[in-house]
Amino acid sequence: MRFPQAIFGGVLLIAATFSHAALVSTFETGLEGWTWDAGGATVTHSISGGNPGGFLHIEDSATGIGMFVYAPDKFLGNQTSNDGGTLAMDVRLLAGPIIDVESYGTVQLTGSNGLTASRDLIVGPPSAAWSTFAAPLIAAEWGVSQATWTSILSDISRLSVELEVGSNLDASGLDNFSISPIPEPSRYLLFAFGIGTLLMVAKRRGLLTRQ
Ligand SMILES: [Ca+2]
Repeated sequence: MRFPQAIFGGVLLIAATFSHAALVSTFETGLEGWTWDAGGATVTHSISGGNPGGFLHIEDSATGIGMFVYAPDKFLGNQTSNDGGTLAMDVRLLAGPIIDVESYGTVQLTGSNGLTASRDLIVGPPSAAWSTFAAPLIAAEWGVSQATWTSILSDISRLSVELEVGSNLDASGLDNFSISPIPEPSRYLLFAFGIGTLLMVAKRRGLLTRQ
């Protein structure tokens, strides 16, 4: 195998390995399509202070309740390829009296069929420091049957995150929201094979040998 062909093959293998990458919102340059209930909260993009970089800043008025943010299209639709994977997010409480934390951090998935599954990712008092919260994307963790779960994942029409801690003014930050597929050993083997091919060819070409 000639050198350019081997390199091309190796790159293709690596690309194939990670063609099904995690979906993520890092809020580096904007809100990345996230929306919210305008009647209950104000959402703005902060360019710094995130975990790291930019983050989504949500705040409500003194009387506001209903701090929900809604994920953009890339987290919706058919997510069955991420069944068994992980949903994760970084959250930080920025201000507010901690009155009602019961539903703080609850993520709800709504299918186009109207069925819902929800999971409270943040159990206990919210933290003033950035913290990562995650949950496996499996039916039992979201309180629904496998049939319902599969049905919802086949066409998610809405994904909401609740960030309300009280009926007074409160504010929170959201960063690094992600949905990742289940790690497959085969993917890592393929990746190792791709890297191995590159190293072998490079070695043959003397690129790794000190002259
Ligand atoms: Ca960020």
